[in-house]
Amino acid sequence: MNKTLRLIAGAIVAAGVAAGAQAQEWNMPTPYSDKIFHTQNIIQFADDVREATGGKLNITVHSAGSLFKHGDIKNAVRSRQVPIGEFFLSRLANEDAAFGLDSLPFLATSYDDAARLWAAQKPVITELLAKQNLMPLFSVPWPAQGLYTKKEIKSVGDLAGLKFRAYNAALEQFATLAGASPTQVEAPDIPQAFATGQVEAMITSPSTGVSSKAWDFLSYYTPINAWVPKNIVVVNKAEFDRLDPAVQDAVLKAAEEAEARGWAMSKAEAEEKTRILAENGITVVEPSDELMAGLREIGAKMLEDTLASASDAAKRIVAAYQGN
Ligand code: PCA
Repeated sequence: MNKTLRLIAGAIVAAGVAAGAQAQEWNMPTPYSDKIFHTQNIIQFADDVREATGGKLNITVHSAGSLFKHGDIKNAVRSRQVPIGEFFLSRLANEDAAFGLDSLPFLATSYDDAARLWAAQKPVITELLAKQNLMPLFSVPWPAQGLYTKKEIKSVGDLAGLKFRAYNAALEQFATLAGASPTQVEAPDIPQAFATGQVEAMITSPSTGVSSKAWDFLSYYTPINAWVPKNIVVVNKAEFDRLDPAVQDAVLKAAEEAEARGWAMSKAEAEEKTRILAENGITVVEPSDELMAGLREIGAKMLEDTLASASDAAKRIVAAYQGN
């Protein structure tokens, strides 16, 4: 090798080392399993970032609560144990009611409603999270939440005494007001909780019904479409600020695409997964007027209770969403 070639080769190696030194490895925990469309969406987000940055930012998704438990993910990002993570937005309702509005029964029940609610929530949530040095990247809804039971449910009275699986405080309250006995169970633990008789009914999406093979332990699905709750992906602001500006831009662009793609995936799932429930032997029954009236009454009470103690910011979101 002549001198010029050696110099060029050396420069290439040096550039490689420099690029290697700059390459960031980010671990990204999520509570949900690989099969869930949210997880497939964030894996695609990670792939997009890796490709757009030429490998300068390599995000590894850790699914099903394997790296941090659901309840610890937000604080893990806040304390920089991980730079980025995904969780169920309304789990933060104890910090401010603004975080929990998408899980209030019958406040927002369609994707259009959910989009309007998110538009009203987003600026407030962005500000609240900024105080914790967190920045939202994108938020994607689950399909509307329906009722899974062993027997047909014709009125709220039929829920009395049922051991009910819950995933946040609002659902716990909803179940309690319906006369059921709620227990918190993370999504990946649903089959085990039913198998051991810890729970015997639940409210969740067709997506989670299918991923947990609801037909193994339940017989009826009643699409009450009671709320459209969201996951959120947040990044630690200090970790984000450390990235090259070009890498930051790539993350923001991939996030915007992930939000649009995630909403589309969610909409496509709602029907498809309901069909899979039916194909596997679950009876899908339209809710009776009596059941809906009873559940709506509980929802109205929960909204009233929430607003009575909510922050002004949360109240403003509801007012803006309801158009007054
Ligand atoms: N699935 C998740 C959250 C909402 C949903 O549809 C769960 O059941 O935990």
